[in-house]
Amino acid sequence: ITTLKRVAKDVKASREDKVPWFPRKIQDLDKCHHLITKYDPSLDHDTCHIFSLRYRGDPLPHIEYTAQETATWGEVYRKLRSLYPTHACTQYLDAFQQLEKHCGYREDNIPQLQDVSRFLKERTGFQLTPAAGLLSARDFLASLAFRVFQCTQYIRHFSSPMYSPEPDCCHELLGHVPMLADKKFAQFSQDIGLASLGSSEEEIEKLATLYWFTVEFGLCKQNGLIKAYGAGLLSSYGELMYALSNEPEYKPFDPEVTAVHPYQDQAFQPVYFIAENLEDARVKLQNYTMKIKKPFALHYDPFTSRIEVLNTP
Ligand code: NLE
Ligand code: FE2
Repeated sequence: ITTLKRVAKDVKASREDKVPWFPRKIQDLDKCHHLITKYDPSLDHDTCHIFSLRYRGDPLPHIEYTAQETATWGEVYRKLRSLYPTHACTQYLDAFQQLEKHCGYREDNIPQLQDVSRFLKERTGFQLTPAAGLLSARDFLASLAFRVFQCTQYIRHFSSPMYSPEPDCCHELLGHVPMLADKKFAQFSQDIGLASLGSSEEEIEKLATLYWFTVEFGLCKQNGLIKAYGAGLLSSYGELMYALSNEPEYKPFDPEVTAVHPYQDQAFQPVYFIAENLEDARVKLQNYTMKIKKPFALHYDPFTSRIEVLNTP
């Protein structure tokens, strides 16, 4: 039945228009929760629906973590925190300090999404929403267009605190959240999201790759040194050390090159892209996204959280 439905949907989509559906208002993100099922090869890159009882606007679920989960968090937190002063970019360090002051970032406490979301909303307008796992690139990127960040809430297994191939709350809270509190970085993230709306599968793949090598694994220059701003690095003690060890290969961030570079999602990256600075990365990304062909222009209205579609043929 599922296969039939999918075929019917594809036929309908190709008949109607070449432009894939995309959310136009923030409430439409309720339809952007397709999970990637990674481990069944026959279902690779396929998606399935999750029917979760959650409605946008409801308070974010409060999680009672077990003592063991909190201990895992504590170990990750303590070790990473010792690396940040030398390895993280200044934007990260500034925000991290604020999070420790206002949001319960401590070794013995896993911060709650609700508190963190409120904090981000005040700083950059970003808000968090819970996700059940790894989402399809199209859905994940679409939410960024509305400054909504989809977060997992479960925590990695205690046997491998220093690296996880999958996102978990250590990754979201220690990797993504501090960077999302930076205005320029927030704009960069939203720009990738906006570029993804109504884009072809091929273009989504490129944007997801750009996202991967920047938001997840990006490095940048700062006062003559190389620092990390990518969340996948800032949440992994093992990879953060490795990324700045001179062992991997480094390339300058150039969207045309970066967007088509193969990447690795089960182990450390063999190559990292270095941006001149975050502003330069934003400008370069913007030049890249302007070249994506679409039969319309999009504008985000922050007052209504709606996408306005201009010059529709
Ligand atoms: N490797 C990262 C970590 O250990 O936190 C997670 C990356 C998720 C894309
Ligand atoms: Fe991530």
